[in-house]
Amino acid sequence: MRKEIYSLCFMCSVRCPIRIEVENGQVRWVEGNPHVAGMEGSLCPKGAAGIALQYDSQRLQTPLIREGARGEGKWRKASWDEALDLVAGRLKKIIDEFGGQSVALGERQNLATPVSKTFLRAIGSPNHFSHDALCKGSVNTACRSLFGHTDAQVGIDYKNTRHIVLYGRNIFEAVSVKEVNSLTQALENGARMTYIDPRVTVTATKAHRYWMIRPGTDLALNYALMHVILAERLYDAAFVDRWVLGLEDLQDFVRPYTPEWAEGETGIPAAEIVALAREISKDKPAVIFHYGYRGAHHAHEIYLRRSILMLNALMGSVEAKGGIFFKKGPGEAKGKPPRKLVEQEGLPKATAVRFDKVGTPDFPLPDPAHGVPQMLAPAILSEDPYPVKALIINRLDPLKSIPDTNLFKKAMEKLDLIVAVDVNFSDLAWYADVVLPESTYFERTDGIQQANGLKPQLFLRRQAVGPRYDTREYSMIIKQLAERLDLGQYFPYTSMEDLVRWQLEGTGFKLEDFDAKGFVAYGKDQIFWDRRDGLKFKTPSGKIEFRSSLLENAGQPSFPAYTPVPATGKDTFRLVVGRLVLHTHVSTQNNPYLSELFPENTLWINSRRAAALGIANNQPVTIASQVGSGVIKAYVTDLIHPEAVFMIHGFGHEAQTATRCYNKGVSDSVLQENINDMVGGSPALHDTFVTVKAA
Ligand SMILES: Nc1nc2c(c(=O)[nH]1)N[C@H]1C(S)=C(S)[C@@H](COP(=O)(O)OP(=O)(O)OC[C@H]3O[C@@H](n4cnc5c(=O)[nH]c(N)nc54)[C@H](O)[C@@H]3O)O[C@H]1N2
Ligand SMILES: Nc1nc2c(c(=O)[nH]1)N[C@H]1C(S)=C(S)[C@@H](COP(=O)(O)OP(=O)(O)OC[C@H]3O[C@@H](n4cnc5c(=O)[nH]c(N)nc54)[C@H](O)[C@@H]3O)O[C@H]1N2
Ligand code: SF4
Ligand SMILES: [Mo]
Repeated sequence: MRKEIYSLCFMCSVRCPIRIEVENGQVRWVEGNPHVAGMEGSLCPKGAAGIALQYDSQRLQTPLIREGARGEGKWRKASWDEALDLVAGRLKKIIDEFGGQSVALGERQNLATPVSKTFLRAIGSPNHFSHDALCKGSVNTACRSLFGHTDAQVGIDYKNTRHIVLYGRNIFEAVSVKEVNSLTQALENGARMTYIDPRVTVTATKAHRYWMIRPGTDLALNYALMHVILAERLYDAAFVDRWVLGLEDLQDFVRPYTPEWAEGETGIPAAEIVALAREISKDKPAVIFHYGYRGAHHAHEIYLRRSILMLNALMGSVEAKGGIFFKKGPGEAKGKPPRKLVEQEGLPKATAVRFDKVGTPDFPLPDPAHGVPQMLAPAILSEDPYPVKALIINRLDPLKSIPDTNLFKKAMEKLDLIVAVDVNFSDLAWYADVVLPESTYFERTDGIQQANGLKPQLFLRRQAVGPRYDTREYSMIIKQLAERLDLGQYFPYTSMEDLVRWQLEGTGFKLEDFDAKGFVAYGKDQIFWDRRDGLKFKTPSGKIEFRSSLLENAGQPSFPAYTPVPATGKDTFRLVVGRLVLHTHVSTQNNPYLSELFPENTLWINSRRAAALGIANNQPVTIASQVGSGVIKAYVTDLIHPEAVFMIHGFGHEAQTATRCYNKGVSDSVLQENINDMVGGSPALHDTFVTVKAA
């Protein structure tokens, strides 16, 4: 029997809409959902390798209970009842002794996140944290400081742009399928692309203008761009006069930051900086300065992200076709959003401060809806603000995704309970006490995805095939755990379809409405706010706050003076990391197809610097920082700035049962120090210096 199902990919968290073909209970084919603009059948290589995950015999198959020491790899298979009873019993004991706040739950933000948040509130813990700060915490804070909206509420109109500037936003390798397709279309229609990165990426090769910037100096470049734009009055005066607070302050501030000054700092010729400012202003407002995710992660990151967003405001490209826009929810289309578990009446709200102190005067600015995971190990070790004793982790691997793995391992020694929910044997699972296997995205229905945008829509991930092994859906696992703690009343569903029906109540949509195309829409037309009078900024002034009340009320400057980036020493390099198109962060290295295509990471090192150190291409080298070291093969190339070395993130796995990736390559997290942007909340992943020697 053949059937087709519309669903959502989960080989990475972009959640591309997909169409699945199933024959006799087996997944036969996956492609991009042809009904969704920008997808039209396409998938990225990781999405295409989803079938290999589904039929991988090395994925987690049953609940496991640890028998030996943590990390020793001795496990006992357990039934769900035994595993859940054990977790519930230990949680009860920990909560009785240390209080609900001693339990922390971390996950990559996903469609079951409301279930996690409900669970924590029910047990009285404020300690939910997501990956968000690790990914784009400072982008989030920068957006709130300027617009009063989070970055999640900001979108990019790639398709209609005339010129896009990317600061290490390696969009053709670190992909989202719709974004790639939309930008490709714009480029085919004549749009221009400027790419800035200390490393020549695939995106660099497709750009009209590429600058090999000195790492860490993008802020100097932006101050100089603003200097030219303001001095030559290249900005959108009507938009800026109406919507910007603090233009004069910016004007005074950037006066000393000339293109000639920036040339000395960034290595980009002054004349080229002037040329970009003049060229791009001709296409305003259909231009994009991409605020990015992961390029240029430094301790001052929030100010870089603010400067990028301010360049958009100067170009008037805010809420403009071909620029950046604000995502509209169902309410803007006169519809009702799905019901939210966390908004149930009677659900308690935890009163304790968070483990990371986000939301207190000690750490006021990061988004408390996400927290700051990099503060977990220090908080556990210092027991400040209180002891954290239990850690539940879903769809996240803190051992590979939080800088300084050795520090995290030390903190884990103080925990009484570690539970990992995953589909793979992650490193965290390898060090856990109890491992709970989730059904894959082919095998489960998830909660509704409310997709805000120019046209608000709802998407659904739907079960295509039954579970191959003894696995369950995370939302059911948590409900069953809650029931064992006598908190079942906050989980008003008996199956995933039941949960979806509960969420849809009152929206006017039914589960069956998703059958035809995999999504439902609240309206037909794109919703743009009126740029003359209808922009809805949630800042105190109702304007885009160059002079930011959010920052200044927290004692931080709106316009900090530029701190020059010190040159690296004769024997040191700045460690820079990133992605490639064939892997998702830390989760696909053991995938049968993808591990074959790209089994191991290498260290990009500049040819001249390598020659001086006597390092040849492909030769094993020892790379070491203050906190860790590893041996990795050198990739000697002219395609990287001499001050930087680069590696692909996500390698160096420790779980021995994941045999295809075990011990292959080096993990960047082992090398990176836990340095942070203490204003914005992101880790300064590119502020670690390393030495490199022939091994
Ligand atoms: N294939 C694939 N695609 C993905 C993901 C994935 O895991 N795999 N993950 C998704 C997620 S969660 C994210 S956050 C995005 C990330 O998307 P990106 O941020 O575009 O991806 P990265 O590969 O981290 O890119 C970092 C780039 O910044 C450059 N860089 C380093 N230092 C500097 C600097 O000082 N200045 C400038 N201008 N550039 C610098 C690095 O050389 C690198 O090329 O990708 C998304 N898409
Ligand atoms: N050192 C360093 N740290 C980083 C980064 C970096 O470049 N370097 N990048 C940062 C960025 S941008 C991000 S977004 C984060 C990402 O950090 P993570 O979320 O930790 O990385 P992922 O690889 O997306 O997935 C983590 C885990 O999810 C599991 N998983 C996959 N599918 C499922 C599922 O269906 N159910 C369950 N329960 N689990 C599943 C995978 O097997 C994997 O173990 O890392 C951040 N941290
Ligand atoms: S970008 Fe690729 S892996 Fe990520 S959801 Fe889309 S198809 Fe899947
Ligand atoms: Mo990310």
